[in-house]
Amino acid sequence: MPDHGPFENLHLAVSEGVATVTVTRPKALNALNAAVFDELERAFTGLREDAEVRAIVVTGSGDKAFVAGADIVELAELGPEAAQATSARGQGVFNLIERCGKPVVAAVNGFALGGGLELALACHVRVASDNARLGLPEVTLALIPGYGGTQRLARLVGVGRALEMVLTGDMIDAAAAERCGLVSRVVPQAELAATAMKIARRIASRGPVALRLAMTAVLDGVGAPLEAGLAREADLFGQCFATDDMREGTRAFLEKRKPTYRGT
Ligand code: CO8
Repeated sequence: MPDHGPFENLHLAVSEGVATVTVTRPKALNALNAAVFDELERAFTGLREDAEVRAIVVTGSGDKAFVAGADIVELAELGPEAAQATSARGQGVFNLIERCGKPVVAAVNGFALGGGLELALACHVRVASDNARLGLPEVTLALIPGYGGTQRLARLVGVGRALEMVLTGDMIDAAAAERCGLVSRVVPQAELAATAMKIARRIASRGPVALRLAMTAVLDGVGAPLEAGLAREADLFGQCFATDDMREGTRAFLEKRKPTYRGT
């Protein structure tokens, strides 16, 4: 049985093929400490193995914060070696999320700062509420982003915009985040959960193997030379044709009916 909790710092619910993972440390605006990372690892390992789960929504508890960063209480005590290990640990968990094989939608419901923005960056789709504020404020603490922010933000919004955010440490509002492509949609806060769920359900109706292969193609290709990325795409395109779902999808179209995908 996949591990779906219970957890102390997360809430995990699965409904109609979509799992919702909510970071719940409201007293610290959902800041990420070592215990949250352990639970995220457990949760996403379980979700990766659960064939019933076809898409995942990640959000934060309350209406103020998605995740306000790494837990500064824990960070303040680290020496250089422990800090490097902590960075590598967080990167590993966020890599697991990015590579879990299921599409992950971040519902950014307030502050997404530092490690919180880095969590959102490890997701595949980001939607934000109109009160969201996003930033990498690490330099204000004389730190640099350490959970993938320097890499994923630059790839997503371009080096210039990313450097402005990393070097000023300033937050941007939801509208600015949408303009630069950091989030793909902004909605009133009251509509955020439903919007994220609607996107997740729409994605979940597609062929699961194709979703996994499509994410692999994009993620493998993004840092690779074009030719290598295209070769990877062709490989993965070929793999689709070994699936029952691909036969079902094309047959259903020709028979003018809805496809039923089994993930095989
Ligand atoms: N860590 C720990 N506690 C936090 C954090 C945090 N990141 N953010 C907020 N809290 C706590 C506050 O201390 C406060 O606790 P208490 O009530 O006990 O005093 C409670 O949450 C509520 O916060 P505020 O009273 O500050 O709420 P405001 O509305 O006044 O302000 C802000 C909201 C602007 C979000 C403010 O809380 C803030 O600036 N938070 C810190 C944001 C930040 O700097 N985040 C980046 C942290 S560094 C990071 O993420 C590094 C990632 C890479 C690490 C690599 C591994 C080594």
